[in-house]
Amino acid sequence: MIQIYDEIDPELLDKVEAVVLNKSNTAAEELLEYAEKFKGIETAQSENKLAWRTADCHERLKYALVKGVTDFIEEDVEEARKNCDRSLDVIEGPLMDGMKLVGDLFGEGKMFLPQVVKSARVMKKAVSFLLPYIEAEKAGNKSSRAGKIIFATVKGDVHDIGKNIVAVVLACNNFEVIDLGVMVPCEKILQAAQREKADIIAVSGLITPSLEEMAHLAEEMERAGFIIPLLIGGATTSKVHTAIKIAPKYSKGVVYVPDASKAVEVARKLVAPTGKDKYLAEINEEYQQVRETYAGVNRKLVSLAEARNHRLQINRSKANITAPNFLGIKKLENFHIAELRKFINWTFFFAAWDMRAAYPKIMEDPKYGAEANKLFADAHKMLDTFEKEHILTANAVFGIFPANSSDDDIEVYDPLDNNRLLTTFNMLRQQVAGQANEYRCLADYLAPKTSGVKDYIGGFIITAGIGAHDYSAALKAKGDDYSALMVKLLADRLAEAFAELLHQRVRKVYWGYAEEENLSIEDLFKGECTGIRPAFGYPSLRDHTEKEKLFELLNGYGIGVSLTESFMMEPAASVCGLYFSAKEAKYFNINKIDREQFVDYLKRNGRTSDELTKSLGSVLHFN
Ligand code: B12
Repeated sequence: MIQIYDEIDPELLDKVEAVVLNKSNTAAEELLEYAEKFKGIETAQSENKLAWRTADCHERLKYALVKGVTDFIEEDVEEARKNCDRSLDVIEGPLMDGMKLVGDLFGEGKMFLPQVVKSARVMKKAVSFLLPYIEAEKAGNKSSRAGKIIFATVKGDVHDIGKNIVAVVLACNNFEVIDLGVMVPCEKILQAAQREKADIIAVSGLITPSLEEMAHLAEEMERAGFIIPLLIGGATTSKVHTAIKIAPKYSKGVVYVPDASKAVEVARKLVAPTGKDKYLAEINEEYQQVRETYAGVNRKLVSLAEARNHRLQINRSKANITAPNFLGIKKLENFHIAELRKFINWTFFFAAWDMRAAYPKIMEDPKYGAEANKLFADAHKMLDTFEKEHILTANAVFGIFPANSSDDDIEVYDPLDNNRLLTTFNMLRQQVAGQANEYRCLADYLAPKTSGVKDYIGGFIITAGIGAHDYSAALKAKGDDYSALMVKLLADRLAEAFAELLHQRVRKVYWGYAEEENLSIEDLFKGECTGIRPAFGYPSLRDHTEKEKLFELLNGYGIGVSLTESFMMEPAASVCGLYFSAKEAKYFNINKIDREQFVDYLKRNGRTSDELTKSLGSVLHFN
């Protein structure tokens, strides 16, 4: 078995330090002498680094896959191909052995997502080298893939990072993944599954409206008489939602999977010639338990009237309200990536790569450290490329307006004519009975219209994703899934960084209600600033459809961002929300609302019950 190591000799470091700090003249000579010796060591190490090249071809291929090294892959595959009867044997032999090892190490937590995605890059390069030969030898070449999976992000949802990660990991484990992309209508998914004689349909989604789409897909699969299982995953999905809202709609198997590492195991069970039915029966049993437990939980909701009688009372008098330095709308276009970099929350970056440890500690972490440092270095290289080659465009538009609450609504007025109503945001109020006997609604953070006190609200739409999709797609087309994912995950981080930076500027400059604020980046990430910026769709501002009002208010379409039919923003690396300046303003969670509030909201909002049911989904606590 080959062993490679790349530590730097501590003794050498001491000598370097001595020279640098001019501690002693002799050190210089010793250093030169040592450098000579080190050159010997270094060449030995680099020779060591290439020691694996002395192993037989099979071992070399396995090593390249586990270590994610593409340098010699074609010459090694060619050598293997010459030793095999069929080119396909190279895939089914050494390459699949290597990928199985990767899959096992990943499953055991001994390899992390970035490494797996780098292994996939090696695999793709090897397979694309062999393909012409396999095509030529096609006659009677039945490939023994583990199974065929139709993968898609559902209609109205542009989020594909999660899907792409799982697709790479499944492909690494010998599944043929047919990726239909994002915003894929149900019919198209079903047609592809029939056309391709797929073994599994897998769907992903990031926001609530996508959950309704998944339930609709399950219903259509039942109606069309499908018998293949449906895999569910994505940031907004859950076992409870799948068990209660999706699985009852399709009798041939619906399985929720939390993350990529579990997807392989589940997919293997769903294509296993024996054991599939037993596995699905176990899942059905488990979901039945979930449904009974959920039905048994007595969630006490207070009436809407009682909730409103126990609203948050704050003193929004003139004295407590800072009149903004700027009123109206302002665009920030082509914002410097160099500026945004400083506001990147690297803990979220590593979490997206399934490396869940806080930054900067993760860099020294015994488990993640080595890989985290490589990933961090690769990320900064990519950010340098973004800057030098202007790959991404980051735009934002924000506005600050006179506003007042009117019960649970927020009225926004024209800065030039405060009596002219520009729009009304409809807000929801907490109803789940709680210790505090206080039921918050974002409207509580503004002076009520009836008080005659002028108050203010802000809004923002931000993207750092213009250019990300095309650049990422080009890297993916070259088989470089690792860099393709890196582009998208960094674009997401830059969008959040832009939101953090702009909020700070609004607090300190444009609105100026926190001119003296002097918070570190870490404090900002902990949300230690005065005021909040709730995003539409997040727990205190559940209704995604309200984004449309913000887009009209700020002319959000003017910065290159659009809304899908599920009120998701394109490009995916985009965020939008509202600014509240009250010092009492805190984020809160609207878990459940009853029919009375839903009907009240319908009347205030004017959208159809179907539209709002799709947007509010699991918040609605009634049948
Ligand atoms: C990072 C993040 C973002 C990023 C990036 C989103 C993205 N591309 O992933 C940015 C900042 C862009 C973002 C934006 C928004 N977000 Co956001 N976001 C998150 C966050 C914090 C993490 C999601 C994440 O990890 N993404 C990284 C990828 C790798 O993980 P993943 O998608 O979950 O995929 C993994 C697994 O789920 C699984 N998987 C995924 N798909 C599938 C499919 C199958 C078949 C299988 C088997 C497995 C599987 O494998 C993947 C790898 O392990 C979540 C909260 C959370 N903890 O989940 C909120 C969250 C998803 N966001 C939310 C919202 C509301 C938004 C916005 C609408 C906010 C706004 N108004 O601006 C926007 C929408 C953007 C748009 N384009 O419209 C809400 C959704 C609530 C809801 N139910 O609707 C969440 C849940 C936060 C919350 N607490 O409310 N968001």
